[in-house]
Amino acid sequence: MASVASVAVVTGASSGIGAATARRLAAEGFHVVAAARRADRLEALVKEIMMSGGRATAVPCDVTSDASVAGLAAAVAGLAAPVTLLVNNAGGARGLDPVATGPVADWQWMYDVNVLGTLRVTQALLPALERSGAGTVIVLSSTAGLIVYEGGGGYAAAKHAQTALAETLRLELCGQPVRVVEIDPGMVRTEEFGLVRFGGDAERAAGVYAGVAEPLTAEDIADCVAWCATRPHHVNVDRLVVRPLAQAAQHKVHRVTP
Ligand code: 8X3
Repeated sequence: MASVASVAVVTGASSGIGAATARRLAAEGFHVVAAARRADRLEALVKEIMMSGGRATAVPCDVTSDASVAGLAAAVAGLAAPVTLLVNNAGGARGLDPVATGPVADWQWMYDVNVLGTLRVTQALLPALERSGAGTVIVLSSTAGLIVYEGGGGYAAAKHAQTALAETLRLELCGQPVRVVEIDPGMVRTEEFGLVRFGGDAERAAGVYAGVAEPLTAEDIADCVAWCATRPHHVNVDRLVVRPLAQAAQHKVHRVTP
């Protein structure tokens, strides 16, 4: 259980892993700052958390905007409790096109939201995390940040960059009271990841998980975040790679055909 006077900021908190993480961290005792673009979803989430006895604040934020992220930092600074945890979760994939034909705009969007979004929010909150004396930055990357696959070039490039950011930051913060944790999930079934990747094509999105008995859930990843964040502060989980039992490697997925 976190100290009662500790703030955790979760980006991309309006759905999927972000929303599950916000719920879980609130249950662990954090005052959660739920950040994402969709204010209506954030408000509903915060209401739900507070109805369960938790503490949460909604801060509409677009991680691709400097001004928006500055607003997030100002909102966090206005809270009475110190911020000790940042979960950089906002991100996503667009398309499954080969390098030869993948739209540059898709690559650009993926770099901006996954990499530069993490950079912006981390830069904005790092001074406060350092001041807390016991900060943690968690970067939600992906197994695509460790290995590439056909059609995944733009996403893998962005996730590799996000991983590089986390690894570099850990080196640079050595000696400071901020640990840097990278979590790399494999196949996670969430409401929106596939839909965003395939431009709203629900059938194609569902096909990713076809025949897979139990893909990971958003709650599984929230559990990993909570575990990393609640270790004693001298314990730095550098990298946590997590896949469903049915996925032994990126290309090795056990599927049952009906
Ligand atoms: C999602 C994992 O395999 O779809 O981050 O790239 S994968």
